[in-house]
Amino acid sequence: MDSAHTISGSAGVADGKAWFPQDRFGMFIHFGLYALAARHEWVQHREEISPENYRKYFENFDPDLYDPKEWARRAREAGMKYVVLTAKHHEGFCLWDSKFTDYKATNTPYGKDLLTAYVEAFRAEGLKVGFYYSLIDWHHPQFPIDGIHPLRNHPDAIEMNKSRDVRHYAEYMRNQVTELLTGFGEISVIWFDFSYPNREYRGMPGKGRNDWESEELIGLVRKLQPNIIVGDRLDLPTDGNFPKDLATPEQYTPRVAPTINGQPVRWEVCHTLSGSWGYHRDEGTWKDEGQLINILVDTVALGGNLLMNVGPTARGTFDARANKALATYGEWMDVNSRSIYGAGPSEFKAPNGTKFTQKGNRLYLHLQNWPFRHVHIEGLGRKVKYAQFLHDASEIHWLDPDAEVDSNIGVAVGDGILTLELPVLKPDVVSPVVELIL
Ligand code: H79
Repeated sequence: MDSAHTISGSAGVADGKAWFPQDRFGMFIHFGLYALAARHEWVQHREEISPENYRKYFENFDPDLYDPKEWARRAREAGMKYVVLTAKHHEGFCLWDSKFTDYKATNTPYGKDLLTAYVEAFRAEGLKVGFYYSLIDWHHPQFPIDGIHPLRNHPDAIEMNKSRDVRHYAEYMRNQVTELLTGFGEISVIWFDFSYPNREYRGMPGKGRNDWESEELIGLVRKLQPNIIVGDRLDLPTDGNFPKDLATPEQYTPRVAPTINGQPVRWEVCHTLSGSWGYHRDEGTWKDEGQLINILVDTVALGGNLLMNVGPTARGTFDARANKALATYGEWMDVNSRSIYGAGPSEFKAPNGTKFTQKGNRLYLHLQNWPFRHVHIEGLGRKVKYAQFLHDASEIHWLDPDAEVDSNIGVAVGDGILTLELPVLKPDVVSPVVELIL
């Protein structure tokens, strides 16, 4: 079941990445200056805000309520097992005391590094710790202006680029990644974001592996943290020299499990609670509890992980809507996590409105649409030894698979079909799970 065993890059080595498909569920955190603007982390790009005008967020950055112990507790209570925080997002602002820039939290009114407390707090709650590091940098003076840069429409953009040399920027990234991977203990994931080599704009090329010097960068990462899982957005060739560690579909769940050169690959979908990654005060597109649970179940049923994002407020807190969503996960995971941790796809075909996850001889039927009384499952007749709801371990009966018609109920059953008898009343669980023991 467990696709990680066949994943390129992990075969043959003592697998320091085996935790990943076990854990299945992580927290993404987008925190930076854009939390103050509170209208999407791409605000600087979208509104073409000049560096001078964006500076007000730097000058007012003071998350006085920042308490990563609280973040970590909420993540653990939601059932999350690992975490990835934006050490630097596209805006270029750094949450740690980097030697290589002044554009960092220690030079704001807040005046402190955020990452040391972050790694300690999450580790104390038993979570593995990762960093997101943006390849894109809208602040660095050597980052050439391109089609996704806030200054892309500046009349002097081409002229300004004459004094920008991306090789200096690539070196800056190596310096910063070295800080991140040597100064904070064991780091389990590094999430680079992102490449766009073909996105030319007004004569300004996009950026990819030649700009980031991706081969050198990943070599450095592997040397500093041999067990780290590296996100796949470095635009590296997908040949044997650079086995893909982690495919990263964003804001959608794939229809089928991703592959690379026909081989299964470790993968993780990332999603937002609200549509935006950074804190967005006025957004109306918060996912409801059914969507939140379905996203997790759909992902694990396909063999992937879910990295669900929270965008903390500029005070450094999770807002009430985020906490409510995390509590939805927590309540569900408290009783259903057995169908998630270490589980993966099933060989059996799930009926309409349901999904299967499986771990060994335990098959989990996720009832995403509550049916009326019966659910018919092909290929499982006579194969199940016992069935129960996962949330309360109450027995579930099934109809005699040998009867053509159940005389009491009048439901047609047939060879090879398992027909479960469910209560009319849906249990008070967002997406109830039946555990079938084979
Ligand atoms: O960090 C989060 C996002 O900010 C970042 N990745 C996640 C994890 C991300 N956002 N968008 N993308 C990655 C790809 C987006 C491309 C687009 Fe655009 C940005 C489409 C529309 C805006 C660039 C500018 C391409 C077209 C216009």
